[in-house]
Amino acid sequence: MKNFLPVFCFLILSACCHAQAGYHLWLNYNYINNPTLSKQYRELTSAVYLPGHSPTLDAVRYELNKAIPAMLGSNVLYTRDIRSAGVIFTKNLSEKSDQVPCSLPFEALNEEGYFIRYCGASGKPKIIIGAKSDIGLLYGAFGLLRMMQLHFAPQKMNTTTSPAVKLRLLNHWDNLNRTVERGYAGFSIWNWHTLPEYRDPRYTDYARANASIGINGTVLTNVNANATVLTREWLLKVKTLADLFRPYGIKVYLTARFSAPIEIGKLKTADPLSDSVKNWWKEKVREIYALIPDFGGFLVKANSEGQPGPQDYNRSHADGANMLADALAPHGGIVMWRAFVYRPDITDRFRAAYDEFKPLDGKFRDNVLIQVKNGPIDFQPREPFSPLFGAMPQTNMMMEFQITQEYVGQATHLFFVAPWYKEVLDADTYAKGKGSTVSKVVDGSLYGKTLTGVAGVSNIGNDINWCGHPFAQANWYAFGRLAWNATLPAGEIAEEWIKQTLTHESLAVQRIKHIMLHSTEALINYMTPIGLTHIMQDGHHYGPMPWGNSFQRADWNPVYYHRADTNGIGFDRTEKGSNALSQYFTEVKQLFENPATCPDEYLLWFHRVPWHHKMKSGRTVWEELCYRYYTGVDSVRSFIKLWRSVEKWIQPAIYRQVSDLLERQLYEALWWRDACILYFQTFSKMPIPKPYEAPKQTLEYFKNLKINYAPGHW
Ligand code: GCW
Repeated sequence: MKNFLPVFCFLILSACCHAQAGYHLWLNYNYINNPTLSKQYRELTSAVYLPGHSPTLDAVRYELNKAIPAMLGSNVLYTRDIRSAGVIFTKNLSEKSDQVPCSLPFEALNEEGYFIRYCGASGKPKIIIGAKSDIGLLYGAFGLLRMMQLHFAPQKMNTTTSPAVKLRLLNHWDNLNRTVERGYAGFSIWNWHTLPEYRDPRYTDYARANASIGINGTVLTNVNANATVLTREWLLKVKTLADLFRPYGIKVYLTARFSAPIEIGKLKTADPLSDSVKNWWKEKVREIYALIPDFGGFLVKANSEGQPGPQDYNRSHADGANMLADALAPHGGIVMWRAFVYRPDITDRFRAAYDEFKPLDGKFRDNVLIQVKNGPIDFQPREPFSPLFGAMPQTNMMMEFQITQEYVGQATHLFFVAPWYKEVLDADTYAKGKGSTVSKVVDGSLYGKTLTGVAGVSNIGNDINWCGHPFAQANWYAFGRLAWNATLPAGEIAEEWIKQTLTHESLAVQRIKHIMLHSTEALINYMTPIGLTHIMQDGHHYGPMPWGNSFQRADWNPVYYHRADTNGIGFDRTEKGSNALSQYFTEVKQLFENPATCPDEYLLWFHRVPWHHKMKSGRTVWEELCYRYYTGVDSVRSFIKLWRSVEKWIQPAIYRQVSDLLERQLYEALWWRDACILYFQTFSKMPIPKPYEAPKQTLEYFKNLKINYAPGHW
């Protein structure tokens, strides 16, 4: 009977997981089918010491009570006696104490960091989890559970880690009617209508998942903002969410619509220099903090894509941001002011954010961060890093990544974001000489900043599996892990996610990891290789439309970005062109401005070249385009084969879903390839090189393939 219990639990659990494929994310806590290891784990967890009670320490208990029985088939027992404990959570145990004769690196931690130490020096072996705060202990608990899910031997459990960045936030683009801008996983998980009374348990699961990867804040509402959320009725709903998230170290933020004083405050103006406007915001902020004492602050999209802002009153972005910052400062709140701006009168959209914000360096309050999108244009499959990173030494700068896959396959393509993010984080700005990476700007170390942050536009919705595509969960996971520690290798993150979510079988892990790590370049190849950009269909951004030229505003048209004609292709951003390259530091500028040194991956971002221009690969531009588009499609074919080969190790519902979606991805990759190749061929006038297969349809056919109702576009 004793031996039967774990197996019984395992069966029950796997039955329940089938019904809810994917709901538990990477917190599956699957039964550990390794008798030696689970025996060791059982011994350790049969006496857990936790220092008292607090909402956060109770969250630790909740998690252990959920995880340990599921993984080990045994209950967690708690003890008040440190000597007899197998797992010790501590904020102050002295290493000199005879209770724990092991070195405990408290001094290496920041407020949120933790260490995990195996201490086998004498007597009963122990795992010590140390931190300076309860939240640190919660992160430590999730760290321990991750190691257990990854089947670490207790003796190998040794880590000391602190987050490099202070604000690690999700940005939800969720509207108050529950539609989600660029959301591909159903409707918003915020059920505003039933709040504040109904506390959907899913809110707590959301907090658990975020805390498990170190995310410590969430902006609940769309940057295309609705002032209604700032009314009292709605703030009460926000308060409920804030109360539920607090034990998990997650602060709540809201988007502030700049014209809110007019829309809900009945003022005649929203001019940031008007006293009545300043007072209105001060009062509003006071009202918010009375309800939510640890409210994080505001995220603002101003004077961008039709959103109101200070420029409506001939004031600057700094005037607008500082006015809000002054209202928030007495309460400890911050403003995240987005740099995503591109006025209609600009000649090169690439230049827009830098040209507007760089002159404002040093003009922002200390509690303002400028939130810069990943990519000078707009979250494209591959963009060079924004030249704003490194260019504003006197300003707090934060990174905005997109987790939701607006331009990278939405919910149908398997696309792993970790290599995508890392390429940018590792890029060298040369702001203070070699080694001045984007990552060092973001974590503040380059210019000695302490208010630092990374935001990820969320891919979460009310789908059972949260993210739509089963592999999109890995992107939420990767965002959190990299926000905590940007030096983690993409492969390690992939492996962690696979083992916790899908399987431990080593051949399967290896193959799935291969798919994930190659998915990024594959998609870039079949969508926008060698520096092509923004050639998606308009509006929903789904499917190819390189011929698009219907908007009056030039920079909303794909033809603006690729500039293809019979003479060549690409956007000249050198001195002879828009000179956007002058925004980079000299070394970067020099690298990109010379076609001979510019990496092939970025060629058409910066150069307009004839069709017969020789790439570094030795191929002409036309040959290279064909090569990349065809290679991209072949990669998807290889992913399908690899995925089929792991079927027996994957939960059937998830296997099926991924399998079907990969078929769809192949169909769409072919669509991208053939539409783009046939279109660009009208200019290159060259044949598709052998041995590539000829497209099965005509260009006209693809031009008529218009998607009418794509998700995420309201
Ligand atoms: O990428 C574009 C999206 C818009 C979005 C905007 C932004 C929230 O197409 O949907 O609006 O960027 O980031 O503000």
